[in-house]
Amino acid sequence: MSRLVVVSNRVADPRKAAAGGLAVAIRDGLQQTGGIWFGWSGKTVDASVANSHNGVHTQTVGKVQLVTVDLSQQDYETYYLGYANNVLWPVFHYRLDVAQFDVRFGSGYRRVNQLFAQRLFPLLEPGDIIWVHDYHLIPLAAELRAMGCRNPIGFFLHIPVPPPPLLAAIPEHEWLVRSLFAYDLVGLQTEADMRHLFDYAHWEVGAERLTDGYLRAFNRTLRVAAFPIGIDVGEFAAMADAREGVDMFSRMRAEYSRRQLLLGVDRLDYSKGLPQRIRAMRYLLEHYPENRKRATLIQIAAPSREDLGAYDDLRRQMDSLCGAINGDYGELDWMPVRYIHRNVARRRLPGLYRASRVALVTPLRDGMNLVAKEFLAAQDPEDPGVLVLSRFAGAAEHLKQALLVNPYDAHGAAEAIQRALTMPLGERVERHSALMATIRKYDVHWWRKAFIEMLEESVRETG
Ligand code: ADQ
Repeated sequence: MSRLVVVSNRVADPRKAAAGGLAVAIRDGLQQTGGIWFGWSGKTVDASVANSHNGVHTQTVGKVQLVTVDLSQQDYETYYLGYANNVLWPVFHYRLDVAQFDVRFGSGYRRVNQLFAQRLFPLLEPGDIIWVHDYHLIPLAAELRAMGCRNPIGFFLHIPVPPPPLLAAIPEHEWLVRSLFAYDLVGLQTEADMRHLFDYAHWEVGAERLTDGYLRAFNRTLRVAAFPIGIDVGEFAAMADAREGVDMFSRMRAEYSRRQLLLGVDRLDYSKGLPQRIRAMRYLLEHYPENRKRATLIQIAAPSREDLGAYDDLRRQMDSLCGAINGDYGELDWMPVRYIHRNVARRRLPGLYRASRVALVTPLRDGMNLVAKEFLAAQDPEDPGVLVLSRFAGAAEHLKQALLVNPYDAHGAAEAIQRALTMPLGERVERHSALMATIRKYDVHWWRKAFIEMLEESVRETG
């Protein structure tokens, strides 16, 4: 079996309890074959130190080496804050209005991808399979190929691919897409993402569409396929049954015994539709007054990318919207929204999910959205809660039995929330069991195996 080399912006320590399902799935893959997980250490150091040749840190955990590099402050600002989070993240989430273009960002992005390639290349062995993750590292394979790397290299994009005119707004769009052709396989979250990439490649770079999923351009054949990422369903159900899960569940149920709990769990990010969610709650209270003194939304928003202005604006907006709804509708013994700007320990989440009657997963745009799947996995199958899901989350492509909503439409979203709050047990059970079958089938282990198998196969076929 080939050794696996995973490359991502950050390397999660898979021994830590806080590590999410993705980190665990990657660790499992690496443990089976042995290998390397390579990425940024999360630290910034003086440019002279960052550029010195021995700037890698290596830690061995079982059969896996965790290898990280430090970045200079300038690289952090241009590659990470600049290009990754001020260009690619907003544009790929259809938000040209918050994107900031600056040539220094593009050059920093290229420089760090080169640095990653330079540091990784000497560690590679001929039989290794390389799996690169996410938008921070699109040109990594092209940089490795330029150094003579002939190993199979696959890429998985965790965020959406926008429609061609949006993608074309990025000044370096052609270079970015050409870089993708250095991979043997590109994995995307959804069929819609695939269509966007195919249309772009056809119209902008004249790529020829061969048989299903194959594109030919720049003298290379690239395979593209959708691999909707999942969760470890068993792990979530087990966490809901473990002591901390049960404690959390009992506490919340006791506190909300005569009330209905709605829950949102997100990073505080403008793609997640948080202000729109509060507006939908407002609409609900206005038009369905029976929910006053009865329904409470707990919104947990983990701090994220606080060095960026757009995130600061969102924070202020949420403070003001939540303050206003509570001020206008709150009572001495009831508040419509409990807004918590903090991370919740991962092992406490399942109890919270289980105690909630409705989950509001209403991003304006999301690659997949794992919270939707975690909520389902943590439910009591005999008395499950209802998932209200944005049609613009990648997860909506296969979670058809959720109540799908348009998050921009406060009226429609409020109607769906009302339907969720009043849904009879039989319908809840039926929808939940259909959704569970889907998330069980397409879990995170399926995702990893399907991707690696197709990568191995694509290399054999195209030689
Ligand atoms: P994210 O945008 O981070 O991921 P998501 O898929 O929802 O979004 O994953 C978030 C993870 O963090 C979940 O496991 C969730 O439990 C946890 N989390 C979120 N908020 C939290 C909080 N306040 N406290 C504790 N834990 C919290 C990106 C893409 C997604 C894609 C994933 C995986 O944007 O579309 O689904 O990668 O590919």
